Amino acid sequence: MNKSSLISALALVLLGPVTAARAQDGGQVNVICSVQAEWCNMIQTVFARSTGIKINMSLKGSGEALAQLIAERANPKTDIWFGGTGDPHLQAAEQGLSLDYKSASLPQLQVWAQQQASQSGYKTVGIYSGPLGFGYNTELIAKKKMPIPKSWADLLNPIYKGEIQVSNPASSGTAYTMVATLVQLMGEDKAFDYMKALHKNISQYTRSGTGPIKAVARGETTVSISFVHDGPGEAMQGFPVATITPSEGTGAEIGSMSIIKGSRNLANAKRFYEWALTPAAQEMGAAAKQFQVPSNKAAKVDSRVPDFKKINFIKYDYAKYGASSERKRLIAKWEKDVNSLPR
Ligand code: S7P
Repeated sequence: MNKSSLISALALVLLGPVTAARAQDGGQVNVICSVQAEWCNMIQTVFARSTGIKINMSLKGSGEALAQLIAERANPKTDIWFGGTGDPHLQAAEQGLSLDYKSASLPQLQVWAQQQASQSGYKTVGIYSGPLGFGYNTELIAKKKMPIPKSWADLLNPIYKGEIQVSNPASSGTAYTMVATLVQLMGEDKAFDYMKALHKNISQYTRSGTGPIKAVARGETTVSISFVHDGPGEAMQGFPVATITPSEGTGAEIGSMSIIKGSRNLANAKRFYEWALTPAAQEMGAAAKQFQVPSNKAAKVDSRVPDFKKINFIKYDYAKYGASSERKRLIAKWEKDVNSLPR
């Protein structure tokens, strides 16, 4: 069965044959989707079949999605931004790019998802969460006789020179989560000293946040700094990849969703927003092999979702690190003090 027949078959299972057969007659909605392609494709198919509303979908990482929304501010072409790390959604809210909307489903969401909504003035909402950590290629690490990195400190071991990939915080929300996590964990000066030392071991700063774990899975690099919920999906495809979270502590993203101010299809955007907060829609993440924790408390949590109780989390200050001025300042400092250094 090819991918689109598989998605259609899943749609039939999730919605039943009568709903799934409905014609696409309810207009359209333009969505920027910042989770991985399989989940975006499933949403596109299932939402259209259950509502008759066609989704025009564009796939973009969180950093790139924010850049597009800023660029089209005067003439918005997007109705909904679905998924992606929470910090850029907060920046979009602060910059007046997203619309305040208070869903009746808010009380059904986890506290962290409701907080994301309230601190943005209800201009965004949490739809999932997931921890930052490391991915590693189990075969390469054994073949190269390298230890499994268990801490941030371990990543500085010269044995990993040229063996680590992470994305670039200027384009990637994942990497910005790393910068903000390290600053909160170590204090700003020590965090920048740490990133300068880490720089020597980095082979490449990728554009997209999911690039490094895909490179690990395919044996193109040994270690990545990644969201650990992206590991099981690679392993399910048969790649030798495992994940771990650092012992000193780590941060988590609050993957978010926002309605865009000036949306030309506002009624459909609201319909999509409400649908995306339902347990059934949120369970599609795991069905598409993506293992974040869903924000709706009634959504089933797949056994492959990282167990938050076993992870040492820092108390991530989403309001401070989601502020535009702080993001701009930290990224500029990273460019100047870290990325400009020779390796
Ligand atoms: O599972 C996909 C995921 O890791 O990617 C999202 C995000 O778009 C990454 O964007 P960047 O390329 O900007 O880092 C995460 O929200 C999500 O968990």
